[in-house]
Amino acid sequence: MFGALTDKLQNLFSSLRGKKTLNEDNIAEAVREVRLALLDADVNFTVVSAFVKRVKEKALGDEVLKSVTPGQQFTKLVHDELIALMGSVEAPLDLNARLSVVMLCGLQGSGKTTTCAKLASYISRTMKGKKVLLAACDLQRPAAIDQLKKLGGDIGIPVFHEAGETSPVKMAKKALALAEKEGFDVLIVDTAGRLHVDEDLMQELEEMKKLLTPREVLFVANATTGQDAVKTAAEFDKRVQITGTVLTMLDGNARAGAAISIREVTNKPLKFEGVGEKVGDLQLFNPRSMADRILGMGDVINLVRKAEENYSEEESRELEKKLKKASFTYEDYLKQMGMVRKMGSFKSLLRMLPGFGSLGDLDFSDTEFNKMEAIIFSMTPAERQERVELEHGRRKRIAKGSGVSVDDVNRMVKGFKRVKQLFKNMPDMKAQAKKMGGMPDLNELKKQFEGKKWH
Ligand SMILES: Nc1nc2c(ncn2[C@@H]2O[C@H](COP(=O)(O)OP(=O)(O)OP(=O)(O)O)[C@@H](O)[C@H]2O)c(=O)[nH]1
Ligand SMILES: [Mg+2]
Repeated sequence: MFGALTDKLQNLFSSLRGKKTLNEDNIAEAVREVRLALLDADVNFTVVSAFVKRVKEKALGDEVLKSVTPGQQFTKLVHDELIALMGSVEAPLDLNARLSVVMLCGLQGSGKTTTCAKLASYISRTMKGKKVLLAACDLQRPAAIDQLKKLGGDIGIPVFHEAGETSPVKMAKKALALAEKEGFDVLIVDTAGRLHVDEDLMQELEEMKKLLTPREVLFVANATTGQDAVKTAAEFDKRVQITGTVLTMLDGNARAGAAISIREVTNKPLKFEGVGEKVGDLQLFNPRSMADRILGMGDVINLVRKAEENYSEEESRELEKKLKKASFTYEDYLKQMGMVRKMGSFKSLLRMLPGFGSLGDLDFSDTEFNKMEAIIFSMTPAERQERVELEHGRRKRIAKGSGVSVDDVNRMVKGFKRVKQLFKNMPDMKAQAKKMGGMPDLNELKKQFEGKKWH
């Protein structure tokens, strides 16, 4: 996700792990490299300075220097400090009012409207029984209302708007009245964006806030804009006192700058992260999981959580077993891909796996999946279980049987092999990450969800 930063830190850590002892000199050098890597990733300068100062002080403390594995201790220290910087714990939504209003704000195109729908879906998925109403209060762009109506329609959440109403504040007022009258539990309000922070926008938001007395004012930040997002967050906070941030576009070319510095600069928690365009592509922001991803340790926390949200317990255990055993056939592949598709876009899932990088270019669209299915159905049981070599003659027969080209078959076989290899490597990567003081195994992780310590 954060390619360059992750590579730099991983290189640094692996060179440190080779060292038997650490001393003031090589710690100073390592800290310098961490500093440069963070600045390159567009992390706020003040945040970086404070961060490296803390890391240095702690690294020079007894615990690291006298440790038998100083290199690993240093890695763990950076990992721990990153987690602390991003808030340590998850910050769930405060929906404790009888009618809780959640107002979203942010610059143009940052993902507000999409996030409104994602939040509505998240709330109805995870807090069963809560009645959610969406309110279309972006009247800047005529298409904004239709966009929200479409998104709401797809997930079965009603969207309030009144044709002819031209004042966003009045629209909000009407939405609130309706939500109260109809006994809704949550009202999510979409607002207009601007290219830059401007006075009109801020006044409008202030008025809306006064009227709605929201439980949550969420600033929606596009993570690809790095430090700009941080600056804007601070400006919005000054005017409308945000209660937290939602980082979006973390599936694209996101820079780590916003994720790492926004909480520290605004002193408001990171609440959610958007990892794709689909309504299901939103997850609670988990500082530990983000630190794992920054350091290239995969994201088992969200993988397990997604599995738990979408699978039955039995299916989830099955997935866990498969991930651990890493032994699967073409039949498993098909089943796995089918199950995984239920959890949202496959690409965003792949990003959660340690070492996913090499798989980024695989195509898991519906068309590709249907092809894959047809191909695998045309294989003999022996072929599906890899008991025979898939030589050219067989591939030709399979292609004919499934109505695809030999190239399609080759691509599917290649994809299968790569995914299989990835799963096979997982246990090793986990062991390695664990040695670094990082990632727990799946069972330990579950314990953490149950409130037990696993570090
Ligand atoms: N890849 C990806 N795309 C996203 C994400 N969130 C939103 N988008 C896309 O980004 C574009 C802009 O999102 P909107 O939700 O319309 O943004 P907005 O802040 O409401 O924009 P304005 O109303 O114009 O200010 C849309 O094409 C979304 O599908 C995300 O987390 N990842
Ligand atoms: Mg919008």
